[in-house]
Amino acid sequence: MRVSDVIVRSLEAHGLARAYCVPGESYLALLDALHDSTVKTIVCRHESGAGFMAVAEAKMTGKPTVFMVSRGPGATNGSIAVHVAEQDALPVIVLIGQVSREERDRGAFQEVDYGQFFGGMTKGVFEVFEADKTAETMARAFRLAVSGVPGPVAVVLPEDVLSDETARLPVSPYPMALPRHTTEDTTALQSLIDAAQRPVVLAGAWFRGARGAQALARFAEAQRIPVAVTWKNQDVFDNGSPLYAGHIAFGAPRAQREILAKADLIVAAGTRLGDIATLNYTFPAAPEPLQQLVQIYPDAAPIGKVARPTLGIIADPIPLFEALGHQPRVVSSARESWISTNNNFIRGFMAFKSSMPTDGVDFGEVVVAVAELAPKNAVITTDAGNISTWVHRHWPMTPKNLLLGGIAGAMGLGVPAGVAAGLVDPERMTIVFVGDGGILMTGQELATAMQYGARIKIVLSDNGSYGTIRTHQERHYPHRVSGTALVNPDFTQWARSFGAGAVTIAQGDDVRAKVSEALAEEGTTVIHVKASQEALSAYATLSALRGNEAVGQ
Ligand SMILES: Cc1ncc(C[n+]2csc(CCOP(=O)(O)OP(=O)(O)O)c2C)c(N)n1
Repeated sequence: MRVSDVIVRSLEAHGLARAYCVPGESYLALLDALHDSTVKTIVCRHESGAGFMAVAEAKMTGKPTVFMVSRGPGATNGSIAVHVAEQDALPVIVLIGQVSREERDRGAFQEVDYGQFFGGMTKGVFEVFEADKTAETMARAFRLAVSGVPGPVAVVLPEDVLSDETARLPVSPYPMALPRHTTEDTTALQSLIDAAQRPVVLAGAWFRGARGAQALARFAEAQRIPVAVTWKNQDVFDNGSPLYAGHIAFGAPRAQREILAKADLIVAAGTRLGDIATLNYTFPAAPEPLQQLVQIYPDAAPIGKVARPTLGIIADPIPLFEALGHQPRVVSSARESWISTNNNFIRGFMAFKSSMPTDGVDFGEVVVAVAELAPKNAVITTDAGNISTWVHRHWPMTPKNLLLGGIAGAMGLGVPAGVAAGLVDPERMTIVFVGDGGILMTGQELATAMQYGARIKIVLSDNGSYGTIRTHQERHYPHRVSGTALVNPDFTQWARSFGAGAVTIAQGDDVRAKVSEALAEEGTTVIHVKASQEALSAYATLSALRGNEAVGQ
């Protein structure tokens, strides 16, 4: 077998349905091996798009995914997705073409030392120098990507090695070993919860998926404990539940921070407790929390990495929550009123009130209409930018939804993530929220959606601005617009030129009717919203920022 065949058989053995790529002459033998494979090759228009699709599929399925890039420019173009996979703890494997072994280290055409380039943002960079090591290397790459804190792995493939022959056949996937909690862990956690008056669960991405979400819900119900969800993991808990304590996001309002600060116990489960999840290391405070902290994660590395826990549990939190979800507690009235204090605030906060702009459509109005009219199991993808502030604030998600946003805040994720979602689960409606900045970074993957028949809805905020940066700019340098204004193409025509449908929403239009029309269309549709700059985000209007008023806090 050729090395390239061993690689493709390894992908098949690991159950891979598709591999995203931009082709390169550096890995022609691999493309040839894919020709007869059950792994479908999805050809993209930019390596960042291919990488973001792999990121989104990994988030959807919880399984390793693959994207393939050519050497040098291909790899550097795709690096944004490797960074995103690292920040989001997603098992994404990038297969990279490389110059031939003979040319290595001579500074050859498009040569990059990937160990150095990707060293700081992957869990490992492997290079296949010997044909006989291919199968073992692939198995190791898959295992490493999913073990401990999941993350990206690079496998570098010198051009000439791909055609070498080997008799060593692909290795079957290694079984996943996850640490389980002990009885001592359960007892210690239960007694801390029982002793607490104002406990709160901080639930992370680990709970994504039916079993995780159910374990979290049952645990919260049985223990009578409110649940806050970490940044971009709003879909792991029912936002309509009386136990919901909110999404910990950028721009979390002061009132929410003040309420949460009163907690006397934080049960941080399935989260690495990064800066956004901890309101910039204040909840819990680092390195010494102001309240008791339990941190539960199936890998030792994140436990106590920044803040000192009272109790650290190296275990899969799902079986632990299942165990404690079978033991209903009767709690004090103080605990019940703590639950309502959190929930009352969040309910008020999630209600939408338009800022009634006169310079375009309030994008929040569109988000609210989409949230009301979309199927209850819609997949939602968010690009970076102010657009997502309305989605997080006003879309009451449940675990029936699936939210594909990126912790890393990389612009360009939204459309490719939507394309991947449309391919992975064509029965569900996928809705992409993206700004006019983000859409011209990777929006050309609309061509990929059309090529492979992924049907998605793209809700575009065309506000003529890199709005998020404008928000910061107006706060610090009011009235001095510099480097943030955009002159845009006609996005309605742009969408149609791909063969997609387009619905334009301009000021004065019936937003609900237009959204309903767009969602009812069979195929891929761009909802082109001529959005207001005055209604700059779900937290701030332009005039409030310029007037230096307290903004949305
Ligand atoms: C790849 C990348 N480049 C730059 C940034 C910095 N950045 C964050 S949000 C943003 C503006 C986004 O503008 P737009 O897509 O129009 O959305 P809006 O904020 O207007 O809703 C920029 C430039 C980033 N996060 N990612």
